[in-house]
Amino acid sequence: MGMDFFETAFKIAKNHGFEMTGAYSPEKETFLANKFSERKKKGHIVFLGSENENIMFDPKKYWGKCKSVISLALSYNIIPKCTETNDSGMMSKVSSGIDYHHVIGDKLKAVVRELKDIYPHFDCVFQVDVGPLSDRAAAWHSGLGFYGKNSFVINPDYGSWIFLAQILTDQEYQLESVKIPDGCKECKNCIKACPTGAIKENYDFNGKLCISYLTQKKETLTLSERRAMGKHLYGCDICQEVCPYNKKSKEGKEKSFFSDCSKRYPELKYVLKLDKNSYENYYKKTSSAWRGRRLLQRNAVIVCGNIRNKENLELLHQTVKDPRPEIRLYSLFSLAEYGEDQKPLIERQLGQEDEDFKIKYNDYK
Ligand code: B12
Ligand code: SF4
Ligand code: SF4
Repeated sequence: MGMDFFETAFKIAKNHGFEMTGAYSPEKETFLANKFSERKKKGHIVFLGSENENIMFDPKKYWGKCKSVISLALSYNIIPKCTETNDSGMMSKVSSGIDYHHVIGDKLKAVVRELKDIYPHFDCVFQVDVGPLSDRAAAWHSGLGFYGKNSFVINPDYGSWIFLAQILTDQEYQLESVKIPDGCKECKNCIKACPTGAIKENYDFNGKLCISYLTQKKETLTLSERRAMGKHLYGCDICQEVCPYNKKSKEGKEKSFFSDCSKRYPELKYVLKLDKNSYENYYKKTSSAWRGRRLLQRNAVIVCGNIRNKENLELLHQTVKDPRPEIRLYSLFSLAEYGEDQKPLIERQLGQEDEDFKIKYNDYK
């Protein structure tokens, strides 16, 4: 099979829209694994669920038959520039169009199916985002991009607006993969722009400070975490927006990732009033859906407290009576942001809650 196999695989992947393709033979990783340990020692690592630090940089440990990793990337740079209004919250680009897990998952299945028609005996497993491996490590090793200071894998042509996926195969990759050299040089735009200081010097990154993480975090958020969220309803794109590679990046073609501005920067009242059906019509189809409607609305309540305009105050007076305790709790936190004159109302509402609720309120207010 040899190289024909990989050339065929790249061609099929390109036909399915993956603009970037590459491969590498996984050896035992030490460089990234050491960097990982350093980060972990500082307490800067956050995981979302399926990652496994023991095999994260070691595809062979994950899948014993693995001899090569095919890395693929697809641009989602097909989203119009949106301007915020006084009362809008912000969804990040990744969570705007149709959920990439589905779109890319389907494409990966199709690529594998077509490859199997030609090479019936080859075997593989694949991953996009959800899985034990680091997608970025595989993309970097395969020459799809360099690691930026903002921790993204950045492709010189497409920037960082790219989703990463990989197919682990039992086929030998005989070529030497060529890594893309560091492209950040003296630039520090992302370090300067990150509102929470999550991006550190020397390629360090503290996930616990990252707004994207806070918007996905299920545990109760502290006052400083809530304030750090600003207007972000889900995810954060600031360190990508300021990156020079994204200012000149090529556009993506995948229409499923398109979304209009009313959904990307929605009015807070719209988000807070989403009932199950209207949620399912749109946001349920996006990659924010894995955290569900309640978390999105919790975030909208937090953003109300951060914006503090009059219209939202009326909204909060309603959400403070929501049947879901989490929404009531955050409504009280946000009312407190409006100042002293909300105090009587907060006290009155607290009087109707049970002990556990009151303790939580006092611990986190
Ligand atoms: C956990 C996770 C998060 C966490 C932590 C992210 C982080 N930066 O560590 C949180 C919730 C914060 C997050 C946020 C986002 N995420 Co996320 N996330 C993941 C996930 C599931 C695992 C990543 C992980 O923990 N890796 C472990 C880390 C430590 O390893 P690593 O990322 O390879 O980092 C290595 C480098 O930093 C390197 N390194 C360190 N020093 C040095 C020095 C040099 C010189 C070099 C070369 C390398 C190097 O070593 C590290 C290992 O220690 C991946 C999917 C996956 N399965 O890989 C998506 C993934 C990384 N996320 C992605 C996206 C799109 C996002 C968001 C943009 C979503 C949004 N709009 O809000 C933000 C961006 C935030 C940011 N600045 O990274 C994409 C990134 C695509 C890309 N082009 O890079 C991924 C790959 C999903 C995908 N399949 O497309 N995410
Ligand atoms: S996603 Fe936002 S909060 Fe996270 S590192 Fe980038 S700019 Fe900072
Ligand atoms: S903004 Fe500058 S420093 Fe940050 S990732 Fe982009 S090029 Fe690198």
